[in-house]
Amino acid sequence: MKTPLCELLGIEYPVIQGGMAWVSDAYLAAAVSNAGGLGIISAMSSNAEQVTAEIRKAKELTDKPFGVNIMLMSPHIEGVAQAVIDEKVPVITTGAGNPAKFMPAWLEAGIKVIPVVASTGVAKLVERSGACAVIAEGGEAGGHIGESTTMVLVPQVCDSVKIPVIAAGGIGDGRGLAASLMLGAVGVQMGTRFLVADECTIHQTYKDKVINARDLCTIATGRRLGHPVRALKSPFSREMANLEYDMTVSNEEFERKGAGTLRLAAREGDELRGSFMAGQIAAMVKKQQPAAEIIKEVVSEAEAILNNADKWLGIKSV
Ligand code: TUI
Repeated sequence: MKTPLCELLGIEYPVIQGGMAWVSDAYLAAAVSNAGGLGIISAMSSNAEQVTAEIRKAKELTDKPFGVNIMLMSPHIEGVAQAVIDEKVPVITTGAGNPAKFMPAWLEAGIKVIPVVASTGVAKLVERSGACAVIAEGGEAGGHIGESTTMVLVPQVCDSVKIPVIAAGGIGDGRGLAASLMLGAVGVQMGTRFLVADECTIHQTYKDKVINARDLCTIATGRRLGHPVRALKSPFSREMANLEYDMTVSNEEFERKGAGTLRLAAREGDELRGSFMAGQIAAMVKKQQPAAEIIKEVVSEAEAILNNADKWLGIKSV
């Protein structure tokens, strides 16, 4: 399988690993890049120094291209935006906002910028700012999400911009990759499936929760703050759901209750207080395996589907 995304990024398979705060470190990113996808280091939970160290670690672990995800709400945004330039990172993905302010400096440094968007409006804005592609992420995704589903967002973004579109949110296997290509995307970004990669360094409790998740096991909370977050149902996320419409709790208090809870889940496996962010495909994740195996499985499933797709055209009998 080859798509224009492979050429654009110099990768073998059209699969990007999502940049997940407190999760996507140099080990996971390098494993995905070594397997022919695009690994991504998350800069969300780090300052410039920590991101620089993580980038250098990844450079030691792989000679393939990898990227850094910059969350635009990060308190360390200014320093991190410069660190990726200094370290000559080839690809940046951004999330949770419009990266326009940083685009001139990144483009000047020759960095390929691929913003994550949740609407056609922001997709058009970032295209005008010089993005080389966009990741259209539907609300099936884990973490901070928009309103539209992947099924409706991806074709609408494809119709709104000329740059290549990558699908994200609700994609966990070859069916999702094949469907994304049919919607007009040139590849996919997956986060949740990589949570259980052998090379993912999160707490085993987090991995077990993803593997044991069933179809209705995630919940989005935080709409009252304007940025809903999808996570596995847990004592913490159920409490947040209860507080969502409790107006005796101020927005500031609500926000404070969420602070630090992703770290508690990812690094400490705190079942009571942790926020185990995951997408709706958690129910489809059945086993822990190497990142390379995940990529090979997803790509070969998609190839099998696409190779047999003309059965629906009446050319072959079903
Ligand atoms: O950013 C994500 N997912 C994330 S970030 C994150 S860290 C966090 N931790 C605790 C609480 C909240 C967040 C966990 N998951 N995905 C990319 C994404 N970007 N999804 C949606 C968007 C987005 C939303 C609005 C992109 C652009 C946008 O523009 C709106 C505007 O007005 O600028």
